[in-house]
Amino acid sequence: MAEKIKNLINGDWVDAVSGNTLESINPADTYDVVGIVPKSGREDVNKAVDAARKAYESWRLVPAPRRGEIIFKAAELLRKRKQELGELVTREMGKVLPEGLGDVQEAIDMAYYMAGEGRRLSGETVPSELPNKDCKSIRVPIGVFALITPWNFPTAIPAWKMLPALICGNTVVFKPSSYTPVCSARLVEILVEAGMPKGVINLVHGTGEDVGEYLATHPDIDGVSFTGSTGVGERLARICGPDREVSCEMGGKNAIIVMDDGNLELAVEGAIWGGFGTTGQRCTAASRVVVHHLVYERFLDMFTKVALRLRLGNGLLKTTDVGPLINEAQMKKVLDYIEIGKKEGARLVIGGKACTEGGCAKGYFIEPTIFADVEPKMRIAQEEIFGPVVSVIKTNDLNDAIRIVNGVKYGLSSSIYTQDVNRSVVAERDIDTGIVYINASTIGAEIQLPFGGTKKSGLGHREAGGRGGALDMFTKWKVIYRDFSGKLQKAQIDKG
Ligand code: UN1
Repeated sequence: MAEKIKNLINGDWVDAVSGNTLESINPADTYDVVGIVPKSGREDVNKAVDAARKAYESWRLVPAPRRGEIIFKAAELLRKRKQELGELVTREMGKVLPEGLGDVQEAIDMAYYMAGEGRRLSGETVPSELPNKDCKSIRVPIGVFALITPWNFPTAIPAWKMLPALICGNTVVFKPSSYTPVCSARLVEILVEAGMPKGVINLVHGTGEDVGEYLATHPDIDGVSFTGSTGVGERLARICGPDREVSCEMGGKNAIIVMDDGNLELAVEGAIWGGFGTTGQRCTAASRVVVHHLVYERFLDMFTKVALRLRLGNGLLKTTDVGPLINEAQMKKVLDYIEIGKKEGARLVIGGKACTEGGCAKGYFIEPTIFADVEPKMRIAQEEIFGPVVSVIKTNDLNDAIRIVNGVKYGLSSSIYTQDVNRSVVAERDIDTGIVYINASTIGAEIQLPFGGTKKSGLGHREAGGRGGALDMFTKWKVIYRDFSGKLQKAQIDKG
């Protein structure tokens, strides 16, 4: 049954002014309409931004620990409803149920963490060079944020953005992907139920063209946080210009290095999980595996055998290992890349085709695909595919492997399998990515440390927790000097 979803503007659940709607479709079964959502336009955005602007004046003055209490309550509600929300993620986005539940868990983790930040949000107090004067730096909110999120983590990524934005005292206008609007609506409903005052969160559904771009460039928006493709992110940053904060989490072409001394069983598990988990639709997906020549054939043989056993299907079934692609356009893009790989002369070892039979007949499925003998400069080894396609590349030694890993325009995540501590330290030092894993796959970042990448993978601030994480995105620094001497004191001049 399709659910009727609305926008949230100034505390009211409303249709788009135009009355137009869009459908959200289950990618594993295109006959299943998950939701009917407003197809909003400029007028809806204007109203939402106005509401957020008004609410900002009071929300910024609510003590951060109080803001944290509301977020804590939302964490509890998310936790109670985890199963139902996880099933919805799987139905609307396609990832298998354990991953749908993981998506929700990531939002829960972020909610507890950011609720706690309400009692930390610390700055510095330092001594003044003058008597009877003190100095401190404090974090202050930025204002009204536009949050634009993708479909691949429909609960986690909105939570990564919304919760830190709110704990810092900003108000938001949230534009989720039009492919996963129901998951986003649920998250917002929970925040409202937890006690978010009206106007603090505004939700506007619609397409990137109708809503996203207009929202990001709206004159009353102070900051933009976007996750999606590098193309769209860079364009947004360009059109937003220098007058507002823009942070973008973008593409990846992440690699696993497998050294000759690595534990091959573990490396195969990591490559399967990183390459085919979430059907390869993670910005952290392992789409390249760079293997030492001494173990190349053995690794390839083991990797292929395990990949051949993966079962495609509806992610709600226990028998499914790999779910569908999100939509037809994404499916076509992945199939095009497979053709490009073949033309470039890479050796197609398994997969390479759409699956249209049995449990796959009604959805967007592609067989797990492995290319071997891939040259580092081939397009399939350079460009983000965002699907179940892994390129296996042969390497001579560690330095060559690191050169290959770094030889792409992206720099999000990487990994090395080795038992040699010296090699692992060199990899950790010389690989230019925002995240490096040792003896683990390229996916599965935890929320208590910054998330994001170098080069074309990120722009602006990193997300999530820890020093250098999302608090930097959602606050600016203010320095306060307080002179209680009752006379004019001159810094740098009065020497006492
Ligand atoms: C993404 O793919 O956009 O590290 C985010 C991971 C997840 C987040 C992925 N925790 O794979």
